[in-house]
Amino acid sequence: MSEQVKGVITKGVGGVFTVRCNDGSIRLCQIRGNIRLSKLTPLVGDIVLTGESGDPDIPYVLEKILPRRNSLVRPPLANIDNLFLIFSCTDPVPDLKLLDKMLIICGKLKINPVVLFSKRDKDQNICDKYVSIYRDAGLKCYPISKGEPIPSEITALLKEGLTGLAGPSGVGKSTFCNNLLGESTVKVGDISDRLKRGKHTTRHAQLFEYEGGFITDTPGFTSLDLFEVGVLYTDVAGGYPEIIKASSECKFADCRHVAEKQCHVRDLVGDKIDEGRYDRYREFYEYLYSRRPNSAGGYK
Ligand SMILES: Nc1nc2c(ncn2[C@@H]2O[C@H](COP(=O)(O)OP(=O)(O)O)[C@@H](O)[C@H]2O)c(=O)[nH]1
Ligand SMILES: [Mg+2]
Ligand SMILES: [Zn+2]
Repeated sequence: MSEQVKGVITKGVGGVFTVRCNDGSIRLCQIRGNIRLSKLTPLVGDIVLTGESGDPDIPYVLEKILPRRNSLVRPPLANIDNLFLIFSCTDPVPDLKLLDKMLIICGKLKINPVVLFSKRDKDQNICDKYVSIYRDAGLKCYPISKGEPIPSEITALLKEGLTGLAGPSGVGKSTFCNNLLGESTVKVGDISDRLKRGKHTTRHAQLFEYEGGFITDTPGFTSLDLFEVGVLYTDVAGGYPEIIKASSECKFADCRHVAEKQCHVRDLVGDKIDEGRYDRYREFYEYLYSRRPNSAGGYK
């Protein structure tokens, strides 16, 4: 047997996985039986060991998937450091419930979230309004526009680790990737392919190298159920830094900020805390509390 080589999955289409190996080579891999049996689906971002398959068409196999630091179903990625949550300020209007759900998931999985409101060129006022809501909440948030340089605060984050893009279709995720990567070898092929076919919809996550880090373009998604992805009511505040900050001054240490008296969070709603953000917090909290595990007992 040949030596196993370690690498990262950059792409997976139809059971064939592209792995960029630590020795600089690119290996096309098929899945090995034992991975299939373990019911683990390899994801873009997975660190894997590869070996030779003996099959000239797909010459390598995934021998092993190394333990993941984290993973997401939507978008399908593993070992994520930063997640750029891209929502257009208009066309389509941003689904702030979906955005806040993604922020809760980032909090739970210890992923660094960055909110990007795209298409500022189409409506500067509305774009700046959304940006200020999320900045005031204590989150990293920037406006972006096609054709405009990407702010250096954003590119700086990309230079280390793995950054995923998440958001609905049509908000400009692929456009952002192209802006960033420019005319790199991989991208040129993708662009001409896209011109040939007209409208290009991203169907698979794909990872690109960027100045020492990795960025992944991903397919869009529009629905996500917090309960189904394993989020608990105790995780909800993790998406709301402004609520966590204000909660230190609530009368009760176990305040849920839902109906309690002398709740500092509720006192600030409509003033320092955005009403829409608070309403979504409360809706998610109540939804997940009603589905809490039996063992959870009282409020946390
Ligand atoms: N006006 C404007 N259009 C944009 C911007 N970003 C993307 N678009 C357009 O929105 C459409 C969808 O973009 P795309 O990158 O494919 O979105 P994705 O589905 O999120 O990958 C394309 O027609 C883009 O040209 C932007 O900042 N401003
Ligand atoms: Mg796309
Ligand atoms: Zn409270």
